[in-house]
Amino acid sequence: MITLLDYGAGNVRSVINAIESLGEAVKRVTCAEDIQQAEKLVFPGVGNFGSMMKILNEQNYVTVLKEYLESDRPFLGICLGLQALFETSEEAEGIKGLGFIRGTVKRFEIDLSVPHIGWNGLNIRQPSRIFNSLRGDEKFYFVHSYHVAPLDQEVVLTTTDYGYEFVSAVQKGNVTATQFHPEKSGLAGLRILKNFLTSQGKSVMPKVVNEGTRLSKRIIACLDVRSNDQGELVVTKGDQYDVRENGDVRNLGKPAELAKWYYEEGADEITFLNITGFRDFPLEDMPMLEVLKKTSENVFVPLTIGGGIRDYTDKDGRVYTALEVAAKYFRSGADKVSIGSDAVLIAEAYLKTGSKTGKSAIEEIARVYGNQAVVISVDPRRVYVKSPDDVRHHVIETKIKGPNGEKYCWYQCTIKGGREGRDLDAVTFAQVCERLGAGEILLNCIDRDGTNSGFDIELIHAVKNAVSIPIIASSGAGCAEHFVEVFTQTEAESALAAGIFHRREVSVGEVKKNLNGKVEIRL
Ligand code: 1PR
Repeated sequence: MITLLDYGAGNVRSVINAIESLGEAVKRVTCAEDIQQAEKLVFPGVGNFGSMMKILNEQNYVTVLKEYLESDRPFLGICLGLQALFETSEEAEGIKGLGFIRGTVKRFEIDLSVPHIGWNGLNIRQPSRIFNSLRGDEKFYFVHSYHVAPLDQEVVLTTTDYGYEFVSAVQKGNVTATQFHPEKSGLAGLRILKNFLTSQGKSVMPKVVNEGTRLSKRIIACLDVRSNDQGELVVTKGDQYDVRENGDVRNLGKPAELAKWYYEEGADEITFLNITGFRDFPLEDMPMLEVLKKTSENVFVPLTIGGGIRDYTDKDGRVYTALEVAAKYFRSGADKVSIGSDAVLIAEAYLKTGSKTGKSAIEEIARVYGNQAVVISVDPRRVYVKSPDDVRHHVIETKIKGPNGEKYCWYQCTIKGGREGRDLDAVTFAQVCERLGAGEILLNCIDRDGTNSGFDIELIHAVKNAVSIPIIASSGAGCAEHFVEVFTQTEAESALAAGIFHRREVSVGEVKKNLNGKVEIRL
């Protein structure tokens, strides 16, 4: 029996699913005694150091947790569950951690995008049981803006390179903790969990010793989901956002089945977009929650869900906040939520007043679940202009001339699945979202969507150069070579595609095979 410390933030379902998939039962901590009586404790943490410690204190878990750690019983900390072991964190000045390991938690001070999101390797510094059956060159999923800095080097189990070398796992007696998420790291991550659960086997050093590690570019499979006219939830795909063919909604398969297929093909992440979420109420749209629950039972890579993340008043006048909607998704297995239409309205309001309210969906969800949990999905469309002075938007000079020979364009944000254009450009929008706390931008392009003509490199350049958070390039992938193009010609951290995968024109595996040797990827 594994005891799981769930303090209410983030996606613990994935950890539970991963442990259960390995044949172990999980008991959630409901009171301090559960920690006292635990034989093996797993502590997955997500969100903010300060709010985590506040909850642990309020629930009287701190003393019993310290006693548990001192008793040297098996403990696995994940992400914030690692950071909690330290004395302090720059994320929450003045708030004490558990202090089991001397040292502090620091924010990344680098020129690269922060959060550090994606698959990176491990420089293994000492033997451990958790490395049994690993080669040593596997990649694991990270998502964090802060990293631990122990004072005693003996506790360092692994390091990872991102801008500089940071400590990515620690080991002290039977206490092991990782900055990466084993439950989101595919088969290699499951292996680590299994090694922890069985507690058998010797401490080993894997065969391959990395000489430095590199963050991989991510390949994301996207599933646009909606109900068809028969009321079934299907994966669909549009051509420039038009998902109907001969009057019917295109049906390209069942969401959970396709997600599993892409996971097994090697997708680094799966994104579900509930494309009619802007007009439906997602909490009534229970099938979407079911899809997530089912998917997270056998898909062990990060899951993002978008569509309808906004405040909502139901027909009885009950108000649901975007935070409540997001919370449902996190508890059903999502790691990140993606906000579309509402984010545009939030950005417009911010630009009008020039000040943050602290209450927008972006700010609220980022505060509770961390910036990395908030993806902004933007649906821009090109608008050509004769001169950069014609509009007050961010205009670029383009190699793809307009219908009347125009050499300039701007990218207009749209809402409601491209149905409504707004007086806001994608570059300004992305900057505002970053300022409000978004962790990543999913950069679609209506002009390219479903066209197989390649990513809009000019758009990706313009947005990427304007922000420091990671960008997911999306729309237009038509062949494996387009992924090479987007990763070699832009700084995008990941690339997303839908149509070519759904129509089986190119598999995720083929995309990665073609990238291998040209771009860092997870094979
Ligand atoms: O506005 O917060 O409710 O979110 C709705 C979400 O649904 C947004 O993320 C929006 O992008 C998405 N959406 C709305 N309508 C459509 C549609 O297609 N009619 N899908 C839609 C957008 C775009 C991509 C697509 C890529 C790759 N899908 O994510 O998967 O363009 O396609 P490709 O590789 O086939 O070219 P809210």
